[in-house]
Amino acid sequence: MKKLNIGVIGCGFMGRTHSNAFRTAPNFFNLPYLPVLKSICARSPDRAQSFAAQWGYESFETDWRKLVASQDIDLIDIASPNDTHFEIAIAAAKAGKMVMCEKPLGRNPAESEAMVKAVEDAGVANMVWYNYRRVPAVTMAKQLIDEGRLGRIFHYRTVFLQDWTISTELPQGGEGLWRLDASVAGSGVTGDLLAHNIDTAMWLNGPIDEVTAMTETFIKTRKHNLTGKDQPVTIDDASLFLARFKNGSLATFEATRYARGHKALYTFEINGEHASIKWDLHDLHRLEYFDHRDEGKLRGWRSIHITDSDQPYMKNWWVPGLQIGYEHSFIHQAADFLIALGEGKSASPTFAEALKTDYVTSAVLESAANRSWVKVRSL
Ligand code: SOE
Repeated sequence: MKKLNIGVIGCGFMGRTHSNAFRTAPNFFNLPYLPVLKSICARSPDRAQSFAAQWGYESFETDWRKLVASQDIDLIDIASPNDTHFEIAIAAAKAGKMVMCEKPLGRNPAESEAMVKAVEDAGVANMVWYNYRRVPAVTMAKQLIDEGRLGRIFHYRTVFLQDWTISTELPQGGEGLWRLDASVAGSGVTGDLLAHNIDTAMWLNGPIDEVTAMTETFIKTRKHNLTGKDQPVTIDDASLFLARFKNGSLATFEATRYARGHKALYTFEINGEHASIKWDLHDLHRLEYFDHRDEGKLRGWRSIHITDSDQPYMKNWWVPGLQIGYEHSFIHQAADFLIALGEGKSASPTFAEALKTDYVTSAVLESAANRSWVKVRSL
């Protein structure tokens, strides 16, 4: 097995999910490359050092530019806050490195377009971590749709609900809370949460043609951790939109961090001519399926436990009936990247595919600002 030397930038929540994915993938999948955790990069030397020790990195670095310039590194994986994605990805591509990037790709389409150009000009493999596609139940939804089981699609309904920013005492900015500062994050729940719903939706149901949206910032001022001062909140706390897909189906999307009682309720439901499917992140190993072609007296929603070896990814795990979890979606994505690389390709979603999601989120924000329908740009 050829070695692939990886430099990961960022040791927060996503640094951990990615590190775990690279470490675990070769134990469960037959891969053409062995991922080597070569170096971890974080601004704080203490954090980088202890992260390196905990996750088995050979070395640590505090300056991402050194990592990008290093002859020892084949692939740069960006798991740092959104305002760093653009500069690092472009420098890495120019240095001839493969690039993986945490979602969303850029803070806005202009950044993302430049990132797409950089990886395409350099001809380097690239991928964005939209991990939920690789939850086996979600991958199976894709298979059922592609097999034509649902028939013509009429409706797509999806939400991503959280409740962690309701307190007025919660500050914005800095470690862990940069998601509340639009200068770092790009936007609020539109880019952070709806981007997931949009990526999955377009993967399952094709391109989105037009949107009309509303957003709200419920708490207008919060103390900023970096300045110590009360500052205006610049993100959208909630974002809801209607969409028309190119295939003619109609959709509703909703994301908020103000849905008391919900921690990460990502759900979607798709209604087709013959059948419908439903999925819920809180019960991620199940796919709900209703098929109108079933015998009438037995017709009903089936709750399919996605743990058998003929269901996506599951032959690589335990024995039928034993389920897997959130972190496995990242392991699957790392494995798919390495398998695609062995075939000389980039795994989906590439930077170019993730740019299409950014075109939708930017249309949503524009529509909310103008209170109008907005056509989504296409590549
Ligand atoms: C925000 O709370 C967050 O961690 C997102 O940033 C992730 O992308 C999402 O998967 C879970 O929620």
